[in-house]
Amino acid sequence: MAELYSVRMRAAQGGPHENGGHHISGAERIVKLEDVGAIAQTLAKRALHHSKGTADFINITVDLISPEKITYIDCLKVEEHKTSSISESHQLGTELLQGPTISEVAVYKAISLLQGLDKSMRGAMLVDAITGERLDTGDRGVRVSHMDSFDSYALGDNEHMREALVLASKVQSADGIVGELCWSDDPDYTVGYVACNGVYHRIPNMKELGSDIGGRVFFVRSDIDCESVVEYLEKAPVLVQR
Ligand code: WAQ
Ligand code: MG
Ligand code: MG
Ligand code: MG
Repeated sequence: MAELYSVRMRAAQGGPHENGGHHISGAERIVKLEDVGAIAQTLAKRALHHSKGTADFINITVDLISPEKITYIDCLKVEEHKTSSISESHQLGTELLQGPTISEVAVYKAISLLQGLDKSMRGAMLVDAITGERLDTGDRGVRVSHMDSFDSYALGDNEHMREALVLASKVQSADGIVGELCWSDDPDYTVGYVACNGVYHRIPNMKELGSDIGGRVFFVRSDIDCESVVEYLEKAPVLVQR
């Protein structure tokens, strides 16, 4: 099999993220050597033409992935839902997530954590699935990385959805993660989702149109060692298959 490279872009405004710059965009792919240049260019363009503003810092990282380290996982099943208000959407998300492994209280707390953000994080919060207690520290969050899908186009032509489906599939494949709640930080994109039990539930009206605050919460089983979950989410190369 041809050698594969992880190509990752992160962009900010007001300097690099680590110097307090405001996160604009992040995206990544896993591609063959001959596609690295074109993908790097596409990712740079995207950072320079984003609805959240123009980036003044763009970092593109490329590294080789050993084929034997790649984990192949199945894509989550997609279910579409209809709602007519934000409160109805949050109520539906809560009903879909809550059950024996995720408590209703934990979902309420997760929604308040996202609604309480005064700026978007780069990564996701980790929340105890039963108590709703926040487990990650600092304000960066856990950044899921090193994932892609080889038959990306089978996942549809909506880029937000395609990327979210790949990310959510990797997240749910982590041992110890039992659910996810997400809405975008892109001001023009109000569709969000909850993922649990192998299903990606697309829900409209998850936030106010025009808001540039979004985020993700990963619900974690209480008995799990967070460090190994984070290691898998950040570093393990994963390809999602349909
Ligand atoms: N790892 C962890 N968290 C992330 C990552 C990542 N790689 N990328 C983004 N986030 C967090 C971060 O807090 C962002 O502010 C927030 O999620 C939203 O990111 O089916 O586009 O990339 O149409 O703006 C849902 C698609 C789209 C629904 C979600 O998120 C659909 C989206 P965005
Ligand atoms: Mg994104
Ligand atoms: Mg899991
Ligand atoms: Mg975004």
